[in-house]
Amino acid sequence: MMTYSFPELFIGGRPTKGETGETMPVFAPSTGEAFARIACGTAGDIDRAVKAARAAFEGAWGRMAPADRGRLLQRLGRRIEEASDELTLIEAMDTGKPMSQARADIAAVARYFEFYGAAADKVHGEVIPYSPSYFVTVVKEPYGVTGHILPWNYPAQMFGRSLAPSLAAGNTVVLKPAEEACLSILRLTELAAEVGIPDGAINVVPGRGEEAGAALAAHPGINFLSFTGSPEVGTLVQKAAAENHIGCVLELGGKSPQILFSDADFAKAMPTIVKAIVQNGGQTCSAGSRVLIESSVYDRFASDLAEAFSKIRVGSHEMDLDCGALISAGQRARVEGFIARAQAEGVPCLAQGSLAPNLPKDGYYVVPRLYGPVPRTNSLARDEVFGPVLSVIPFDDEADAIRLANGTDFGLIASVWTRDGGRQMRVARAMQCGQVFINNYGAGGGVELPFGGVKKSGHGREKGFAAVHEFCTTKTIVIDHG
Ligand code: TXE
Repeated sequence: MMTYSFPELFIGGRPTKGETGETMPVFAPSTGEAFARIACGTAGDIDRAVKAARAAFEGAWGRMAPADRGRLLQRLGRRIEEASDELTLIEAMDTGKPMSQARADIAAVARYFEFYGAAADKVHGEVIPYSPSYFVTVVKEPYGVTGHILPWNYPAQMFGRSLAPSLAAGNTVVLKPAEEACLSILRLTELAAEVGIPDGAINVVPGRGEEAGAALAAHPGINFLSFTGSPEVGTLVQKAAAENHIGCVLELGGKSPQILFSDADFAKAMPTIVKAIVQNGGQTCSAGSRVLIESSVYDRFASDLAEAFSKIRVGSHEMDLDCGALISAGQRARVEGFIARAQAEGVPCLAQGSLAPNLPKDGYYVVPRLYGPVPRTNSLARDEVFGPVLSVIPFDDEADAIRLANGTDFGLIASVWTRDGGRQMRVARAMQCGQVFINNYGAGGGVELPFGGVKKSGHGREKGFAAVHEFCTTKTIVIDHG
């Protein structure tokens, strides 16, 4: 197996030794082997990174015309496309996801830089008609230095989703990626320097969450925070933001429902439902992990779904099957815990996928499972599993479906499958979440579409133009012209 070494941090435009020089191993989920080493940054390293970002904000990046900033971000997007083969392989080895899914992720990160590069010179303010003797204008300004703490499930995509809108708004950034998978991020940071993004605009400090992550969240030099990860750590990040009186955007996962009414187009829904849970092994914040089915068609649909589900195949990233390994031994143990509890509680298992023969014995593989009918109070109906486990739950009528869909602590995305136009809109409006899809799910990821949650799924919006505004502060200027 190929081995990689990124023993350095990326501060002020160049690879830099961490203050302790400590490194950590990175394990390939497909084999369980340590195949790379990354630096383990400290609070002191975070401090240096924040200072470098501040200097770039007050210097080259902050002073650059928005159109020039945008051009550089778009150049990075094109460079990512050119390096797609290399980045795809790194991402697939590092996360265990099938090659074709990793390739789609790299296309998405290129698209983020294309989209936000084009947005950089369109962050317009407004003029407010206030009174005849005043001229009032509202301008959008960057915060300054933004801090980003990212997870391991989509490292490359998150680099684009989180950093590109902030950079487009004119901020400089400090990023603490996840310890489990961040090699693509380190390579993307090198590419950013290569295309001429000024020194210090992007700083990356890999390290442990409780040290480097906590230091970044609490650093007084950070003006806004962006966090994607677990609700528990999201709460800590929001507390740290409150201590420094700054804002934050939090994306904390979900338990997203797909609601199927009896008049749904089952043939169209079926592959979409399966994909929404097997993609990235279910380790997706917006995984469609609950399927709610109208009682009158429950038996028919559940048995069709079981048949489709039993065809899911799990393999190494190189085999490029439906599902890869999970990210770590810890994540596999967490998912297996859900499965063991469901079995002990007698939740019926409707179908299982299968593992390819002769998989490396130390890889982090889990057999996908379909459960139903899952009792509404069962953990599988309420908690985020973050693995290839799908729960099917029957409902009585529209009101019951809405109650059930909104009945978890989360609220990220939802889908409604029905041909009834009135019902499509009524249910969409009743959903407590940030995105609703009618007769589709996820719409291919859509960089243009504002995304984020309510309740325990977090707050603030990423993606779309909304994300650029998320990374700006608003200033009102009032001129008395007499
Ligand atoms: O997340 P953590 P974990 C959910 C999913 C998963 C569970 C646990 O259900 O099973 O969370 O995953 C950094 N201060 N999601 O443990 O710990 C950490 O280093 C500051 C949903 O991996 O939240 C990493 O960079 N930062 C999700 C990032 O936080 C800290 C994606 C996320 O790690 C920190 C991932 C601290 N005290 C997990 N402790 C989604 N929304 O997509 C850790 N970190």
